[in-house]
Amino acid sequence: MPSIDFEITDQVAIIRLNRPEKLNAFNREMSLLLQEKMDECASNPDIRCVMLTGNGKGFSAGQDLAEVLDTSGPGMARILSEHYNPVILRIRNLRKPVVAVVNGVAAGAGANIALCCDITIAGASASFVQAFSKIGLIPDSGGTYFLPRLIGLQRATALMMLGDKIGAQQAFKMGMIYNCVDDNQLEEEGRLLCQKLAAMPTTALGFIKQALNHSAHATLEAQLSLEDQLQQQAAATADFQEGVTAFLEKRPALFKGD
Ligand code: T3D
Repeated sequence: MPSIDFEITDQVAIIRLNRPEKLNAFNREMSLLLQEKMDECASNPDIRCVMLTGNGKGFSAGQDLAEVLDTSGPGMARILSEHYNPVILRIRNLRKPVVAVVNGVAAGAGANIALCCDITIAGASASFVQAFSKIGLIPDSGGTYFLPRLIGLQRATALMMLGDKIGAQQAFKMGMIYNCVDDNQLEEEGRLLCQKLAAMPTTALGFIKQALNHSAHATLEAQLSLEDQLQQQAAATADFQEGVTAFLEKRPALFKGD
């Protein structure tokens, strides 16, 4: 069985982490395959949104700890630079929305991959654990970057130091995720959200993402300048013409993504 399931439906690429017996813990094969699938999402113009979820009862338990101890494995020195960092950068740099649909526990790098996505929703029984400190590691996969920005420094510090598991409802209340839905509605809600995003002006959504990536480390002047530059490019798209025309004609816009 491949460790990633991949399908394209209604211009949405659905990526399912597929090592359910290990709660979708990441090994080298799964990390490299995820990178490959993200590259396909970037290069295929028929894909206008990506949904990332897990098979089985978990989203992902993070690094497969058996691989870390395996002397024939990749070794600690290569795991971040070759496995996780390229995944995080692919998700953030993709000019299309990526939605994490968290179907169960998301721990360690699994949690931080979910939190670096553009929109994260979770089933009510899902949970998030910054599990690293419990095994003597520090949060990685962008956790120290995204989590304090999402929930503030105090809460991020406490969750990272204590390694407490928090439920999806609590994660929603503290602003860690966009929504928490009934478990039996999660797949459907995830698909509907992705289909909605896939029918939107994809180029503009990519520019929004680019501007938000930049805002994390920019001055106001630099951010205003980037907004100006990206807005001019957005205004030059066919989707902008269609959006304005549809508004004036009082009909739904039919965006083609360019
Ligand atoms: O260079 C580097 O390596 C740095 C990279 C770091 C990235 C990281 O992600 S570090 C953090 C790694 N992850 C963890 O430490 C989490 C370990 N897992 C857990 O704490 C718990 O399993 C969970 C809280 C995630 C879920 O608990 P629970 O009670 O729902 O499930 P369980 O019974 O513990 O696990 C179910 C099975 O999955 C079990 O296998 P078994 O006994 O049924 O054969 C368990 O061993 C396996 N499993 C869970 N997590 C991992 C795992 N196997 C390998 N690696 C795992 N991370």
